[in-house]
Amino acid sequence: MVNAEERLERLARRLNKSKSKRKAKGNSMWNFQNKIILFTLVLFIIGVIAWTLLWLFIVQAENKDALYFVGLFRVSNIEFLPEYRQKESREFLSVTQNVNTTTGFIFVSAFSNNNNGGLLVHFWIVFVVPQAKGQVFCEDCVAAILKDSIQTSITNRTSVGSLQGLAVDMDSIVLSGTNCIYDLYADQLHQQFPLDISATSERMLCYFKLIALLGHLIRLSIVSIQIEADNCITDSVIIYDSLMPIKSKILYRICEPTDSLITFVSTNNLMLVTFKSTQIKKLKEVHGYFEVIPQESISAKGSAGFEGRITSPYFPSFYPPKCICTWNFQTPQKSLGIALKFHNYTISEKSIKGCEHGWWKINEHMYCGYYIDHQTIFHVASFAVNIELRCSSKISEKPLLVEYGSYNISQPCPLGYFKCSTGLCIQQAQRCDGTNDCFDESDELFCAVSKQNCNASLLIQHKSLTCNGINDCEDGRDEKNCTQSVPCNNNTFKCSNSTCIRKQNAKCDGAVDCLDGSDESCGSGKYSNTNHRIVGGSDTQEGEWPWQVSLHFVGVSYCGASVISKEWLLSAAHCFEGNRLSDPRSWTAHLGMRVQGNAKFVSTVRRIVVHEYYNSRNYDYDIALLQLSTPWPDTLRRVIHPICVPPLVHKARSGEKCWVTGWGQKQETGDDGSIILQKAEVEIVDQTLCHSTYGLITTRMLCAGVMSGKRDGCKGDSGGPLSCRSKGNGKWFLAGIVSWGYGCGRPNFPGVYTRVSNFALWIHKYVPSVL
Ligand code: 4AZ
Repeated sequence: MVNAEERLERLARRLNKSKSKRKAKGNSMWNFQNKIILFTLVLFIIGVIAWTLLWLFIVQAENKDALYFVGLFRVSNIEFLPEYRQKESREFLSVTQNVNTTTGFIFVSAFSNNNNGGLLVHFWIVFVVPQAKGQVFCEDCVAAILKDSIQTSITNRTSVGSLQGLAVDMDSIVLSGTNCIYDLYADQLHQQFPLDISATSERMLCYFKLIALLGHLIRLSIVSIQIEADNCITDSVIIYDSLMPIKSKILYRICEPTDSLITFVSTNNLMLVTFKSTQIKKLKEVHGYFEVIPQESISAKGSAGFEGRITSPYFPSFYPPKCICTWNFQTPQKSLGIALKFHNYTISEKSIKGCEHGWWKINEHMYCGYYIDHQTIFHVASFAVNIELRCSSKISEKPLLVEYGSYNISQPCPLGYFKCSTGLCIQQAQRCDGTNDCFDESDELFCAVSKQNCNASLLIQHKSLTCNGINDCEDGRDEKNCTQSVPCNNNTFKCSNSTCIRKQNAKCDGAVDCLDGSDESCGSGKYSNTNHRIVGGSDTQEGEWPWQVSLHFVGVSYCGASVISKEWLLSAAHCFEGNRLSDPRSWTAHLGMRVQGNAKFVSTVRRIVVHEYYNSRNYDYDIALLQLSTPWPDTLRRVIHPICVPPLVHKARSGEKCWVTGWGQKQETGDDGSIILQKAEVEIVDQTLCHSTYGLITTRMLCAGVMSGKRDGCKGDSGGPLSCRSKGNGKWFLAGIVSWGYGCGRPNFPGVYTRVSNFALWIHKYVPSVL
């Protein structure tokens, strides 16, 4: 029994031992698994923490935007000292510290002088904000925060705030948002500092502050600009005569791409260039450089002999605003006067209205200056001549070059000379040469065809004139020496792809017969002649004037225009005068329309190109091109159709019958525009006769009407077409653009139109498909 018990005890002990062994074994297994789990867990937590940190510091940081605001305010109780220009000076640091510590978020960048007293404080503020789609620079919000911080008491608001004793003129605060600022220094004379900008992100607005040596000026040279051309709506390059983008300090706005060198000069040692690019679908860039140049005396006093040249300040750069130049001339004999040859410029008697492009005083007589496309000569019948030029434009102006020499005051025009209306003599050869040599342009007024129009260089420049089967030049020199013969005979019409179609039933019949559509490319229209006249005009028929466009300004019919291609319209420059009217976003073009409101096609306007020489005083160069946002579709070809643009050498013949069309007033006074498109037949009026009626008729104008009055264009018709039908090919061409006149339909006062043929090359530059 004992043995059995002992055995049982031993067995039990063995069992226990093996149990505890297993237990020990099981324990160590658990520890190992735990360690792995624990390790994985730790790894995971570390990973999560690392990822969170990474996300916080990198990803999040990338999604944040720094919004920069640059600004300016005037401190009225401190006067500017030269020491404020030195960043290390005690004066600079004292004011800077005061501003920085009081507000905590304004950083002073510079001080400058204020003409009306006080100190101008230039500053910047930066906000780091989460990146948001469609982010806007709320300049007013930041300005409000800024004003609250500056004002000592929010309840007791006054026009003077306080920054610990600095009296801040609250009305002087200006602020502007940007997303990048660069300070660029030009600290050495005779060295070019590059300014190369390219758009790297959408909605980019960058400020490039150009800072030159004290007491010097900055000359900025723009070599090329690649931007969207839409009147500075999408993209722009703006040059300011200060470090702040203040409207009144704009030196120049560039809204179009360019690859010809233009240079600008500041009036002090600071200049700001802003670059705005809204999209980066296309390459957007600016290439240029800037230099520090010594200050020329802007109030230059030049003394001249009797032969030489005078120029605007900083020639050939654009000359800055606020200049006064004086020159004194003396000829060797009392019988000799001074002749002034203005390049691309003219002067004429100053009227009550101010001058826009230079104010001239010549021996106590006042004149206004205008840019034009040729040279003019002005004679001063005195041996001693004092000339004063004052810049009258708020922005920089194109450089001026005036050559001068003496002429015999008493000598009547010798043989071989032409007498200008002003009494001046010019060589006969200078008549009708396209370069206007008489001061009043009388040498260019009554010419058959300008000889210069068909000189060799012009034909090389505009290959479309040569060997096109049309005698563009009067002497036919554009069609001589053509190696390829014109394959179609007199009864056929040559399509642009060189195939021939039968003329009589194919060309300009409203149906496309040439495969390339060139038989209908412009000027075909169904002509009808109805007789029920309404105050000088009559109702038109549907589709009769398929190139006629009604231009609506903020929803109201305002001007007319003509279709010249799929996306371009031609109108009058004076329709787009002023800030509001020059904004393409305010306009819609109504095409294929007879009754107002029933347009077959309506498009917004993408771009308005006003002629660079447009003169608002006498409506010279009254022409503008409009680019549609959406080209009209081919499916509307029967109701919308371009009118042909006459070639450069086309001459409107007096007595020729043409039509003026529009929705303008049917009477001179007290009448709203017409609902139905009106037409009136008018005659081209002899230029001499028109000149004697109005006086100021330039070669860029032509007159048309009926001497009895009655049939005429009127207010609201401006910009619309004067359509003539070619006797040669039956096509309609745009002889004129409704421009101005003395009243409407008055006897002996014909309507004045822009002479379109004069602008054939200008139009071709923007619309190469035309001509
Ligand atoms: C105008 O004010 C206007 N009779 C247009 C044409 C004429 C006169 C005035 C010509 O838009």
